[in-house]
Amino acid sequence: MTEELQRLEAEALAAIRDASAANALEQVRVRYLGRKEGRLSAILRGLGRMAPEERPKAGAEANRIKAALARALDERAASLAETANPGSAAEPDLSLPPRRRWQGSVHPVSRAIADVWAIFRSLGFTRVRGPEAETEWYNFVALNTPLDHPAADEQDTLYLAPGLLLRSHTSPVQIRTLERHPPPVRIVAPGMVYRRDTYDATHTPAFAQIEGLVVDEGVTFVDFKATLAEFARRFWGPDTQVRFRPSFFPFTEPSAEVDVKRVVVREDGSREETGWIEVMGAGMVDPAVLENVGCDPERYTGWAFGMGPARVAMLRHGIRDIRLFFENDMRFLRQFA
Ligand code: 2U9
Repeated sequence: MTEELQRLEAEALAAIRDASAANALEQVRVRYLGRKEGRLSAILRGLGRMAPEERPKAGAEANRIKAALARALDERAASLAETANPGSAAEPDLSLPPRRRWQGSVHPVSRAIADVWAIFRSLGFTRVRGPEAETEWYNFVALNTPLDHPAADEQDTLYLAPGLLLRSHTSPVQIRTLERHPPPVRIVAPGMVYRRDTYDATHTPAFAQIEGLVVDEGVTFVDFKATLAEFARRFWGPDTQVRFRPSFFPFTEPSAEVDVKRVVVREDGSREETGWIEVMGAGMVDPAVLENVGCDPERYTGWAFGMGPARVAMLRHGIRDIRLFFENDMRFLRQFA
């Protein structure tokens, strides 16, 4: 028996040495060590039928050969791989710099929200959120916007059911906060809003908004202008000029559109002033809105603003098409890593 095993070993080792490609080597492995047809496996299976006194010796020899063949197969496989692909079996060069791995990054719109929020947080504001499905009361009526106003029209707003809609701004979050918390209130409300817009370079039917609200005793137009000017200088740089242009919103009176003019430093070091760029809408909270949430407008005053973080991100990075933010094209997103 031992002799037969040793012949088998010599034969198998020669076959392994002669195998000139990975598939030939695999055939050798199956021929000798294959679970079903393998010749050594068959011998190991037959041990049970052997005379009991011969069994231990033959068993030990068969197992030794099995291990020796497995080792020889591995070595031959490595040597064939090295010939096919020189260097692959060599020790790795630990001094090589690592390959750069794409790890993902914060989306530019999320980045804009985070940066706006960080500034208001440092000014003492709290961040709040609320539902995206809203009633007409919270989205329009409480905000001094009658339901026959064009904004409330089905042409502009996505209705889920009669009286129920996807919020068209985050203002309902501020209404809900004022209902529950008496002033002083200093909050920012970032979140997604929905409008019935056609998807094009400057519109998407779903977009992020960040709004802010301050209500307290003795809050004045000076607080309003000074706080937003401070925000603008922190966000766009200390040399930023700020302009408040008269405007109209149903929920603020007076209302303003806020423009900034900045000094941009070009890559060659030259400085250039931009034109006036509109960055947000804002105003003093209309007394009718305060009344709607049970705040006495004789005692309390407030101001509010609203801005679009996608617009902010577009201005920041010189992006001309808002749709790029939604398409998850890695060639675009990689640039913000
Ligand atoms: C309450 C009272 C007042 C929020 C405001 C704006 C002006 C505004 C737009 C900017 C571009 C929306 O993102 S945008 O499309 N927003 O111009 N929003 S004042 O005023 C409020 C909100 C809540 C209780």
